[in-house]
Amino acid sequence: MSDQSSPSTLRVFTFSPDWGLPTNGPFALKLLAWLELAGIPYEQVVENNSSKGPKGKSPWVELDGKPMGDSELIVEELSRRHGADLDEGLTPEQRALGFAWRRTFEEHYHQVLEWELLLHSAGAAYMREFFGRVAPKPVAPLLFAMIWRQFRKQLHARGIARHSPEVIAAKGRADLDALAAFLGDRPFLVADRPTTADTAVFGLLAPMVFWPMNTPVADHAKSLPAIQAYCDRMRERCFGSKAQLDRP
Ligand SMILES: N[C@@H](CCC(=O)N[C@@H](CS)C(=O)NCC(=O)O)C(=O)O
Repeated sequence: MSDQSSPSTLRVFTFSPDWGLPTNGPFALKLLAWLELAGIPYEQVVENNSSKGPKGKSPWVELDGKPMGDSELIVEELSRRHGADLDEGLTPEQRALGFAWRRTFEEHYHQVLEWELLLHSAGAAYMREFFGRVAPKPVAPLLFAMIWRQFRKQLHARGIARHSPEVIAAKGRADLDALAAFLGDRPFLVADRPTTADTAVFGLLAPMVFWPMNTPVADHAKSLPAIQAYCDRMRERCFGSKAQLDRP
């Protein structure tokens, strides 16, 4: 992470660091990974209340004093402003492939991740403890109960929570098996260097690969050498020794 703070430094609002990662938020991890690879200085501000963001979601940034949400829109804007393009030189086919992987993990796998983190008993136990750590003691249990209810409703609306736990686990494992088969010996998704798609897929994968809770899809991710090696490689490439310092 850059520490060249100045009044004009980009401020990036993310959930707390955890699990040896600079943040436990998947889309925030994607954004931080992108910023590191693009070489854009930033100041990370930990804010665990996503409702403070302009879209009610984490992450968001402050650009020219104005808040901006959505990691995809932020990356597009910063890429334009800084002339930083991780996808330079990619063929249309490589771009299309990266796009399909990114959408798979952001739109489908994300549902599985949130389900395991909020609605699986091991994930929920972590979240209860997490709120106990980051929120004022008297309100922490209430806050956890409120977030839990909100996610249950949201995950039902998105579709995933309408399935049985077995079906949800099978759906998550299917995403991982497809990615592991595709990765094989590839160091990164579509090139011999990390591109935008890698920042997104890593952001969504790494929390489950590095969290210590035993949830079915996270356990499966940890059992796949190609997935584990890919996350280790991306973490090292983006955050280097800093990631090791943050390890719980
Ligand atoms: N499309 C958004 C997704 C962000 C997102 O879903 N953030 C989640 C955490 S990973 C969040 O803030 N959820 C809180 C909520 O929905 O209330 C992006 O790319 O930034």
